[in-house]
Amino acid sequence: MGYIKEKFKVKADDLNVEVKDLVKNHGTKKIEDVTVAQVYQGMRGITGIVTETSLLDANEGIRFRGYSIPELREHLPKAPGGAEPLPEGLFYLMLIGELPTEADVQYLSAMWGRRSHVPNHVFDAIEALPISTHPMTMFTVGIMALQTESAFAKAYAEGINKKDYWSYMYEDTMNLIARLPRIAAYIYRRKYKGGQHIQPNGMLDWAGNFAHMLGYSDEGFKELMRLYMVIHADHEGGNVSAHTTHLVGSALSDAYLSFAAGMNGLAGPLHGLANQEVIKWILSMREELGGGMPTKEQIEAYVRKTLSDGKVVPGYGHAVLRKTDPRFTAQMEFAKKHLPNDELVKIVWTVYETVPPILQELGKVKNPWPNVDAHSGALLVHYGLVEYEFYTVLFGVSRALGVLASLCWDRGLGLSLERPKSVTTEWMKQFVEGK
Ligand code: FCX
Repeated sequence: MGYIKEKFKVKADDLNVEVKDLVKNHGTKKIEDVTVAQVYQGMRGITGIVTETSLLDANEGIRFRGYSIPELREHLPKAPGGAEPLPEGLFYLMLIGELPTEADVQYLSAMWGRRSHVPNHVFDAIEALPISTHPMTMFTVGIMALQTESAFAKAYAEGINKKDYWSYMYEDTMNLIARLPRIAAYIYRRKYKGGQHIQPNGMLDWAGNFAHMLGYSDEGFKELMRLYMVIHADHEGGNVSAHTTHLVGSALSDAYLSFAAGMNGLAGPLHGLANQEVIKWILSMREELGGGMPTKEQIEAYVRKTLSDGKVVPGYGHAVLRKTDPRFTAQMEFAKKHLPNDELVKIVWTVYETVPPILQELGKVKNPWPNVDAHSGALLVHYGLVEYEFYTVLFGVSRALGVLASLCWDRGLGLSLERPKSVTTEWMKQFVEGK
């Protein structure tokens, strides 16, 4: 057994004892009341899931095992000559709960490199889809085709002890994370680069190699991918992709089935697809205005038109956050350092000055500030990755780190099948009438 796996087992066993004690001694303690509005309005604010990997504060933003994004950028190991954190380090932190050493990160890079082989039938399944298929659909099809490789599914079919579920989940997690960049890059090169695929470079880190397989050799793009893969990885457990992965996983579906389900949620425009919607929205605004840099007044008029057409302003608002998303700020800092004069980036920044007061005026938008998706597209376009329908796939590769580390914890803690109670509106009417 590898030392990270052993370490995880020790941590999970320890926490298991604590959780059993919590449930035994405080199991009947009430966390909060649930209102009728919460039941109808997406269960906002109801504490109902345990996710160990990260915790979201409405004002401060995400913390991964207690570390904010600026702290991760400072403390996590970097690639040689690089300044951005390596996603391997974040994965280690989420899984083990401690900051990794350089050696831990190198161990993970090498392990994922060794496990990255994708069987041909996965590419065949992707090839069977029309080229016009959305990249996110190709992505989930690729993940589903890879399910043939699930160590858990095989072991379960043969019959295993409950106590060993975590071990197979760990193996599936490591294999799936190792293989996702290859699948994603394959989809990109198939759809946009005439099927000219690029073989992996075993000398590179996970995100650097992903950039390489996508066809981008610029060191700046590799750094962007490292940052991108870190900031999109996890956002506690209630968001659609994390919650879906956890929910499907609770039926003992393996990592492939669970993650593919989560990715179908990420593909929704109110969630991960918003990153493509943002750049689409900015590009159509620029086109409508005849190109060039729009003024604040022109942006304001375009925002108002978007709203009066009954559409949302993509990249703004959040179900939990109530301040500018630190993931937006991290990308803004990256842009200030690497591409301060980029026109699209400047538009993103002017949109940032313009949109919040207009959304505030509406009086109903709980958070008028930008989220992670408001900035990412402009950075990608700068380096030449202009095919915005692909952006959510990048988000998906990153999201695997958080949701799969969480699935390992779900199995490590032996969490139950998720099965909340639902009611009908008839039931609700009788309830409010006190019947
Ligand atoms: N533009 C216009 N209207 C907005 C808005 C926006 N950006 N954000 C919220 N609103 C509206 C809602 O549509 C809702 O209107 P309604 O009462 O007429 O239905 C009202 O304001 C209250 O919504 P609110 O409680 O503030 O927000 P929710 O928790 O319901 O929804 C999302 C949160 C993120 C879905 C919402 O703000 C939105 O649609 N934003 C645009 C899409 C987006 O950027 N999604 C990415 C989010 C995230 F970062 C991710 O998961 O990737």
